Amino acid sequence: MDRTFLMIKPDGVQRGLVGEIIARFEQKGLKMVAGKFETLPEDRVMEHYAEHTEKPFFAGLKAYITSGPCFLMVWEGKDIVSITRQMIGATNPAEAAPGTIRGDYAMEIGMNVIHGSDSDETAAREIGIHFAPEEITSYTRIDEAFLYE
Ligand code: DAT
Ligand code: MG
Repeated sequence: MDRTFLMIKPDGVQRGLVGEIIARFEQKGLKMVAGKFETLPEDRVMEHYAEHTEKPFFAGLKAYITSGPCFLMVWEGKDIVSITRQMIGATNPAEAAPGTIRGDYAMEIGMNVIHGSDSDETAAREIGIHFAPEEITSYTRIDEAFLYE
């Protein structure tokens, strides 16, 4: 089954949105297979955001993302990367459509509540950065017979 890495950022944790956000993915039919609270150490932030470390906003991004605990997750489902990116919405919450997580719960690009991998390759890379294989569970959800044809 396809996998992705999702992470509720410190603003989402502080604002009490963890449950609301997890509920959206659960109700869609996606399956959480790993989850943990963690304040990210600097080396993992550098690895996770390797493509952005030279950008002008990176110092602010690093300060924000390490400002408190994040809730890190691995989720499974058919075509999950595309589905979760659509559910998360545009990077800038001011441009994110209503009904998306960023559209409904955030105001500015520097505090946009949640991260989601943007491709299958990125998902595999990000899961490997943040989770050991033994932290990821495997189980069948009882409703799968009514989610997949
Ligand atoms: P996304 O999180 O939608 O994949 P991204 O990978 O382009 O977006 O950027 C990673 C994060 O960096 C993004 O969630 C918020 C921050 N960011 C991106 N562009 C920014 C900008 N122009 N100013 C401030 N923060 C920015
Ligand atoms: Mg990205």
